[in-house]
Amino acid sequence: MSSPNANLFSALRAAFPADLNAVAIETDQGLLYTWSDLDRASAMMANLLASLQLPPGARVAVQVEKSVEALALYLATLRAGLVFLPLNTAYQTSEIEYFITNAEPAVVVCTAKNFGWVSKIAFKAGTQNVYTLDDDRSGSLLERAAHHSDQHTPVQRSADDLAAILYTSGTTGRSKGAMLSHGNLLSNAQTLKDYWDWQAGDVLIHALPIFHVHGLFVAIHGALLNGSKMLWFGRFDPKGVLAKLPEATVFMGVPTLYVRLLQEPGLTREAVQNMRLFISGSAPLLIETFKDWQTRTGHTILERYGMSETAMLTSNPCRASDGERRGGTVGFALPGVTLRVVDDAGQAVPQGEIGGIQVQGPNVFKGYWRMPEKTAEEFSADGFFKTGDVGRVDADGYVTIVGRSKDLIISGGYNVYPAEIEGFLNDLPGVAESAVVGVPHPDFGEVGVAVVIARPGATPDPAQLLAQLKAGLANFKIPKQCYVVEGLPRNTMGKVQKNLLRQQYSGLFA
Ligand code: MLC
Ligand code: AMP
Repeated sequence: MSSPNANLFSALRAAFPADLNAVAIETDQGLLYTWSDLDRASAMMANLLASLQLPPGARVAVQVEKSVEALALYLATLRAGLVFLPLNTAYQTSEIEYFITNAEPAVVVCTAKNFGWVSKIAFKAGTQNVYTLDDDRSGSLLERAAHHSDQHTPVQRSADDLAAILYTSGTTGRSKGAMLSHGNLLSNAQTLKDYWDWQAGDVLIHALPIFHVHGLFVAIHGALLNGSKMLWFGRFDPKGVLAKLPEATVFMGVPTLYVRLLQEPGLTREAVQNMRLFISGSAPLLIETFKDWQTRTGHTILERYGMSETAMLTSNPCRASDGERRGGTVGFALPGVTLRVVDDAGQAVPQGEIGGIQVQGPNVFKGYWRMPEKTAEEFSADGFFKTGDVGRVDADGYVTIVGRSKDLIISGGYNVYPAEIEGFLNDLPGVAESAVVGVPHPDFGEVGVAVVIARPGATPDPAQLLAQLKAGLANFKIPKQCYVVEGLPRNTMGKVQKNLLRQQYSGLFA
């Protein structure tokens, strides 16, 4: 007897409502997509992918603007049993070149605007199939898919087979591709469906990008697995979201989205009276934002914590019977997730004390793409993944993140690795050395500041340095300020003391 198909798409498809002509997605452009539309569009694309006769595990790399067709492409990749590899639209040539060369995708999908340079990189890396897809329902992907049947049976996959690779930057060296299986993603989605108490009639406002865990997995799997309609925003627009709140019940955002919504006078108790749940994650939610939201709306934001390698790990409770939502904490380890806090030697610290957070569970990824040594380093001998986050667990089981052992800046929910920016800066003419640190920012939570030492005799211009960085790196990675200084604070070992720099520049955007 054959085992049941563990293809994630099969589980999502099984949750579609009986009435396939009901609206599944309403976009901010006024377009309506039914469940049948999603099913048929993803079937046609899956048949196109199948016609390429790719080996199992072949990667489909996608750098396109947010659209429902891009979502259909994700579903099609699952259906076809291939591996989805989403890429931030802000990535520039050298970043894309690294991802494509490293992942060796069989298929690359990009915007028509970028086709020239992306296809050049892709063909050089051995990719045979490059399609375009734009957010106005145009592109060669759709033209080619139109020739295929709108019926497709999901390819048989086991829970351990790969469904997606998400690149996450490394503290040293280049980005690592976190390999997530069908089982990783489905188990997490099912846990969240239950823990967040998804209900019949829930409607989700989807205003996040769909190339990272939050928008792609947490939000989309949540809605699909519940057969819930989505109100779809191509990009976050506070006024637009506010206008749609009366039609919605669930909203998910990074803290910046909450900060920006709070700036809208229209955010009132009346505006949110139909809402059931506001969820925040991807970056720390300031306690002020948590409290301001309570005062303005009467709702208590549910904060949760996760990462690309693991999807969601902890969550504040949804149901009152599971406990209260505590601001400043990320709640409890999710059902099925084991979370422990350890010291530098890997020994569990006494309860309530601070240490490195390690996790285990069916959601924890399969390792970094083609980096077995890196993968081994990031797991303990007994199989726990070292998150790189530092925190504690209180007597009631609430987890608080107090910092990170990894040198990472989280800006508006995007991760920026100082080492990457410093590497670019150090290669620029006139720069001897640099340090990039994160400082508090009222809108993005945290932003980067670059501190540079000039080469003898050189007088680099800070604005020029930032402009040069901008030519090579995604825009959100560019430090918001740059200073050329005489010297950097160092400890007795000569190591730059970034904590002192952070202190020195902490008031810059206050
Ligand atoms: C935009 N800019 C940023 C930025 N976003 N700067 C720092 N950090 C950011 N996050 C800058 C641009 O470089 C540009 O500067 C200017 O702001 C305007 O760009 P924009 O694209 O028009 O910005 P905007 O649309 O306002 O975007 C802000 C935002 C966006 C908050 C809506 O950043 C966003 O969608 N963030 C969500 C990220 C997310 O989904 N994270 C989840 C990761 S998953 P200039 O100078 O070039 O004009 C994860 C796991 C988990 O972490 O637990 O969920
Ligand atoms: P990413 O690599 O983009 O998946 O980012 C994951 C990282 O985001 C985690 O390791 C944490 O450092 C951080 N993060 C996610 N959610 C939260 C949260 N609620 N509070 C604090 N940090 C968070």
